[in-house]
Amino acid sequence: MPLVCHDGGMDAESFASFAASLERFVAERLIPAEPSVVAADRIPQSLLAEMRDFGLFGLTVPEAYGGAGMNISQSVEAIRLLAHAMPAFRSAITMNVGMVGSAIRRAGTEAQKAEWLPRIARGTIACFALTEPGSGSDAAALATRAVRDGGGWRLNGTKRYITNAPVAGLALVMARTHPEPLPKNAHISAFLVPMDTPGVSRGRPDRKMGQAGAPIADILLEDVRLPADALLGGPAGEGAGFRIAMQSIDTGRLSVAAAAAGYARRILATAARYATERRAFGTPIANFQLIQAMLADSEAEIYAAECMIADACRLADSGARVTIEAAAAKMFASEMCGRVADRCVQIHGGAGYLAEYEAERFFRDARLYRIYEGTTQILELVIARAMLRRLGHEA
Ligand code: COS
Repeated sequence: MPLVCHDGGMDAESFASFAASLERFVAERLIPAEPSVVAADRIPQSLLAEMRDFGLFGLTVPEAYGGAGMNISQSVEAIRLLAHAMPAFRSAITMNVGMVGSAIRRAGTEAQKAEWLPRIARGTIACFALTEPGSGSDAAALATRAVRDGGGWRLNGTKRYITNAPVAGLALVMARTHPEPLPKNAHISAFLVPMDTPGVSRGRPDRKMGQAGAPIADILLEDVRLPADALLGGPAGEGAGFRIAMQSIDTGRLSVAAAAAGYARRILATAARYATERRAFGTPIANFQLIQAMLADSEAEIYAAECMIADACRLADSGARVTIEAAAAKMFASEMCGRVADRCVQIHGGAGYLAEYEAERFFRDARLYRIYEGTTQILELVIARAMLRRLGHEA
């Protein structure tokens, strides 16, 4: 089963023109819509339709299946530009472009690609159902079971904190296909589950600290009957689900890193603008060196994150495994975005604590980047274990 894809991507000129129009779309259509998305805690259907018409859901879907055919560097750069707007917009497309789309492209059978890639490119929202009430960081401890049922499969279990669950049309569900508990990651398989399959239901959307308009909920699977061809990768996919999930998460971590880096640029621009407008002691506060230090540190750190992301993407496009680089980029960019958001509040002073300024929303939104798709602590573990393994030490 091919688990690595070497993609050339779009030609450079087409990508440059796409990126320029995306920047305009973000500035003219998405950022102005933010207050209404916050108020309703959802992206209006009309705006989702505009995003779909813009081609955002199919960035990485090959052209033959109706997408833009971007490689990883290009799609992650598009995510970074999109992420100048509030996180909800990236959230809506991210599973199609990243984790679920890449799992289907890498591991799907030809029939699965032909069925699902055109649909996700057209805007059928996907979600990635790995985490459960009893397994998050320890992803391989999942308890959802898939048992053979006639010629197909029957699934039972609960998935938790699933981004897009309330609005998704497709879930990639990781389930245990063998009763043996050990080795715990060997018997996990990935299933393509249409969300309208009988037995699939969604929990009530969770209320959250930030990231308004990016819905999260449980997915409940009760005697969900699936045909044999719902197993990602066909018969060869049985037991390959953990590796597929981990490879997808590598892609997902690059996307979160880009989201954090893109949002940090927006946050820094807002802080810098405020510093030039707000006066104290008879002069704009931008003239104070302690304010300048916060701006300069933020600029340097954002640039560092952008370089890490670009380098990791270049490596990924060469076909290399980027588990370490993606973990490092995600860890650095998400922590950095938190620091930049904190400085933005600080530069705003008392105004930074008020809901009428964007600074407090940025602060709440940025907090999630350090948690999802691998907490900072799990990423440290991933990086350290790889380092120690090189020394022959299994931690
Ligand atoms: N790419 C390819 N293969 C990978 C891989 C990756 N990124 N990560 C792990 N694997 C493979 C390993 O090579 C190993 O294969 P072998 O048994 O053939 O050697 C197998 O998968 C098991 O890997 P490992 O021993 O590292 O698994 P662990 O159970 O110890 O778990 C962590 C590893 C903790 C790193 C993993 O569970 C994890 O990333 N957890 C966080 C999950 C997460 O990010 N959740 C967020 C929600 S999903 S959006």
